[in-house]
Amino acid sequence: MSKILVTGGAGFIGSHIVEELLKNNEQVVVIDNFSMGSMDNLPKDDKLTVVEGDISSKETIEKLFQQHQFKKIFHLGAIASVAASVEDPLHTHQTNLEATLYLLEETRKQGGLERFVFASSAAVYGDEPTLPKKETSTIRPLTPYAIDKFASEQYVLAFSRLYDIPTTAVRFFNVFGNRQNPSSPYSGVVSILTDKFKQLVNNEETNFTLYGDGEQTRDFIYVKDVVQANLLVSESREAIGKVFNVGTGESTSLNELIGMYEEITNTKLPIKQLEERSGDIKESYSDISELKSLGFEPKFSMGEGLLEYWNKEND
Ligand code: UD2
Repeated sequence: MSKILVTGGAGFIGSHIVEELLKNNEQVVVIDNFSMGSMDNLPKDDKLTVVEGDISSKETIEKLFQQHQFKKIFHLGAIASVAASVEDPLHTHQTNLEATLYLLEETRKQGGLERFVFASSAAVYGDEPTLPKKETSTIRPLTPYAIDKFASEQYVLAFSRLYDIPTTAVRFFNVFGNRQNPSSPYSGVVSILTDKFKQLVNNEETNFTLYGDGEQTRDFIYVKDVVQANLLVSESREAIGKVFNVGTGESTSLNELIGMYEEITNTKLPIKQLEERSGDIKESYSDISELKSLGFEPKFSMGEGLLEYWNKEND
């Protein structure tokens, strides 16, 4: 029986994809080294096999393909922290680029794959100021993380051209939702805010460090819409050999975001304002007309996503 592989499947976005695949009655194999992911992110399910292993090991990937036959692969396993990639570019490269090649090579040997979906990032656009970001916009990858994401997506697309393997790359904008780890100052800002608001409603003293004036904007997309986008591209023939932005096409400022959260929680968040963070971009949002042409429509507005996230966190 043919299975679906999700690398990094115990992580934030991966585990949401796994959940949806299981609901659709698929047989799913997860490989994760649990550096960021957790068993707690995954449901107990007979249709799910979890392999603890490192995708940066060629032998591990070879063994995985000896043991299973895959019809689809969602490749999300990566060192997800840009800051970590700056600290240790070589180690990041082994996980964020070499592992992609190991997977592609095994896919080529195996044959018969229906789709390989690679999770890239809006980080590939860097600080190039043109807005909104289109897939054809100038690329300016500024960190080892962004360089490896861009190189990986190019390999993925080349495997479609050169070897006729049906691949697609997706560039995620600012994804938020439950299971995103808030523990580092470089964690996604929505997860950090959620943590702060939890402390507030528990009457704990807290404050939020705001870098800059709060007028910076991002294209925040709720994780369920990201899952929807991944499944859609994996099923669409027109998506083969292409790259797609995954965002909402809307921009929200940090001040607006904080305002929405204050309304949801009926609290007031104390702010400690610092200088703008070095390397920060002021504005970012996506053009998603390519994704929409496949039939995508985000189901959650920022406010709706935030409310569901908050309710799930407080279940
Ligand atoms: C994301 C990446 C970043 C880099 C960038 C490229 C994440 C978490 N960050 O940064 O590494 O790839 O995209 O475009 O994936 N902020 C605060 N206080 C906090 C945390 C954040 O004010 O405690 C600000 C931050 O300075 C920024 C905004 O919130 O202006 C959004 O921060 P973010 O790290 O969630 O996302 P981004 O797009 O800046």
